[in-house]
Amino acid sequence: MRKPMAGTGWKMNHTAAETADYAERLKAILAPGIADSLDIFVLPPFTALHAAQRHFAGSSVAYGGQNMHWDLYGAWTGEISAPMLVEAGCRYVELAHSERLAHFGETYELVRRKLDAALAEGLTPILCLGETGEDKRQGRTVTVLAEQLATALTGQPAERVPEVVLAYEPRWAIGAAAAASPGHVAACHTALRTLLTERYGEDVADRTRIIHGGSVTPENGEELIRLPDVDGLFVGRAAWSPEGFARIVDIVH
Ligand code: G2H
Repeated sequence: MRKPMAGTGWKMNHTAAETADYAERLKAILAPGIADSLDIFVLPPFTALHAAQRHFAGSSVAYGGQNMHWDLYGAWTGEISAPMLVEAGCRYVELAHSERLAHFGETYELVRRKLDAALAEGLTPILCLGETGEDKRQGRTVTVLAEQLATALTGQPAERVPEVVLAYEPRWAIGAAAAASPGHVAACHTALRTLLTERYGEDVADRTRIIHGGSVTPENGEELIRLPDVDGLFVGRAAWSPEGFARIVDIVH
């Protein structure tokens, strides 16, 4: 079935030196062979990817970028491409995080192009989906999720869809005081699974992982990971220390 995941996005936190320290402390806590039963990943800033490459090499922890450009190279000042992430040893790339949409003008149409390039270059996209607080108030949550999913996956053949990890992160629950309620999380993850089934069939829906993020902590994570369509936890603040992340890994494991 679906292999569970525990992941953390560091946002604009941790230098290369801090990444090396984080990696060594995390590796010292994690049980050997733990990656047989779950996929563990960290998403450092670009400047720390080489430190991640060096210090996570041969360990249970994979890593990835927090964003990328859709083109492979060219006159795109300040951007990073999929081949650059691959060269730095990345397995994953996060796409469509709420902060990219809110502060950097990203759209799901751009995300579609990035996702296409990521898959073509052998990266596993972590595709963020989520409604705003206003969408939720208007009762548009599932409609918004359906639109985001349809736009981002346009042009992908069904057999490629399970190579994408969906990350349901309600935008109003990111960096907030509390996570979404288990009832809301369960309803939205199940709705996403149903959307996958309608669009790509049961087999694809069964094989595609849907992880959950947005103010997840070791305290609320216990209940969230037990929900039927939640395949993993995707954590920010609560996993910016290796000890915090190890607690999340333990819960998922
Ligand atoms: C959402 C999340 C990381 P936080 O961005 O997936 O961050 O857990 O701090 O809300």
